Amino acid sequence: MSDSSIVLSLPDQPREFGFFVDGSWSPIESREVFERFSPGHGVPVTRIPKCTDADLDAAVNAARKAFDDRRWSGLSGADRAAVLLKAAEGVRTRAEEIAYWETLENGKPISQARAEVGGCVGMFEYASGLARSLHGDSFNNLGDGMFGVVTREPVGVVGVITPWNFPFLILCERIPYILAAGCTIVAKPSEVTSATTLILAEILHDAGLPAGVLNVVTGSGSTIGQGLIEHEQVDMLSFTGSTAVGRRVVEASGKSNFKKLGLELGGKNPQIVFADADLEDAADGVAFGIGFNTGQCCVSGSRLIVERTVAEKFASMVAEKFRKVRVGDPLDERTQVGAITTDAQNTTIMGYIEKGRAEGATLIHGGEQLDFGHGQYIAPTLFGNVTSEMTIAREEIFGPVLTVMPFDTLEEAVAIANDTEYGLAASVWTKNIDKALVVTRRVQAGRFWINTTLSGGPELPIGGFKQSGWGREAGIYGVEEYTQVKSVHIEIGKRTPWVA
Ligand code: TXE
Repeated sequence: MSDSSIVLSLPDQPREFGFFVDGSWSPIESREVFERFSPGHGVPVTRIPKCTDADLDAAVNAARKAFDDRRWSGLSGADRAAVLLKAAEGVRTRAEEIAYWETLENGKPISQARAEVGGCVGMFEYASGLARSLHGDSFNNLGDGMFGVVTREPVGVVGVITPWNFPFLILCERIPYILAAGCTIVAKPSEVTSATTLILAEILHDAGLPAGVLNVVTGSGSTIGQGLIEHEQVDMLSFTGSTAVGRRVVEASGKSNFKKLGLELGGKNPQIVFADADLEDAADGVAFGIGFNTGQCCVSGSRLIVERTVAEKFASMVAEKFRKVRVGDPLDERTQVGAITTDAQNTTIMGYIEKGRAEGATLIHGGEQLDFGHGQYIAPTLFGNVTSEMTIAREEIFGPVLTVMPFDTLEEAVAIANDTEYGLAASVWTKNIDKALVVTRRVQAGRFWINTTLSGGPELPIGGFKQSGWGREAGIYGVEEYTQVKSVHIEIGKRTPWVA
């Protein structure tokens, strides 16, 4: 990109948002607020209301009523698709605004935020087609006296709890599909990145979504989040976040109404590089896989597992990419790696770097905070001499920290890759098709990349094996998650009497 790239300016004052229940905005005035400071600049950018338990109840009741009176589920798929297509257009029209607030609250580079919002347009367009094509099944093989039909029905009121790392993208990997299925929604974004969820509520309202079908409440996880997961009137809960809170969600479901759950939790994702790979391409992909979104990404490739014969050379190639990558002001269009989103996450990442050193790993690159005179930044970091027992090899760091472990055989590479409680994603780099396919089959992960990493789109499902979660989002699988099937037995002619 040229030096004439634009650095956008900060807002003069924080933007205030209300929250959205039953088709109306509730102003911030009478409520306590969260003031969000931009992690890239340290200045206040948004003010978001702290909803109360009564607000949450009102939102769930609105979603309940909207579901039960069939104002959305009773529409034809074509009518639901029309709203979703209008929403796609609304996201396209307001893309720059969404990207700007996403960058300010999250700290991600503006160019990346724009690309993510562009991808979200596709989510709405694709889900609109699914609203029309969703269907059940029929059984014409039950004998002359019986016909069987399986219908798909929306699950009901869905709670959607999202994290701060991809506030808009993660939301749009869920909302269009949930709406396509005919469900109604209460969304609770992360308390540090609520703005773009509220903008989406406005877009859907303008697109003609009936009142009560999407409600957004803002507040902390321990109050509003906990209230939502325990709520008796919520039929399903889609949670994306930490494994620790994921456990609470499972407990809350069991203690309340056994609501159905979709969980997308942590990852400790392997990048397996064979000596026969295009090493230049692989080094770039591996650097991207951990540098993208400052590694605050559930599918980050955080464990580099590389064939021993090229391990040293490959590690220096990755370090060279880290040296060149542009870290800095998220509002600068040239920036590739932005700020760390929260103070707590910054402390966590620096703690892991310290632990890596203390446990005997060798720091090859990075390891320090970068000082730009504003905000919080961490240099992309590479550790060598890592063993599988080290904390940095086992726990999700959720930062730009990559560990290198060598392997000698394919079996060993697979064993190291699977030596984790997680199973969210994995990548393999090789020019040998047999190796690529054997590794793809044996490594336990819900998303797999061959000679690429972190690609995605509305068609392919997202979700994890093992402790990375339950269920799938996106694609036809994503819509089906938000339905339940009913089997219908239809007698043809006369039943054989029970009592003669
Ligand atoms: O996540 P939380 P945090 C991981 C990552 C990170 C760690 C902590 O390792 O370092 O989690 O991040 C809501 N009931 N991931 O603390 O707390 C909360 O308000 C209901 C991985 O931010 O799990 C927010 O909306 N909801 C992950 C959402 O849960 C609750 C993405 C996520 O917050 C709640 C983010 C409760 N008791 C973090 N407590 C990924 N896999 O993408 C919190 N929340």
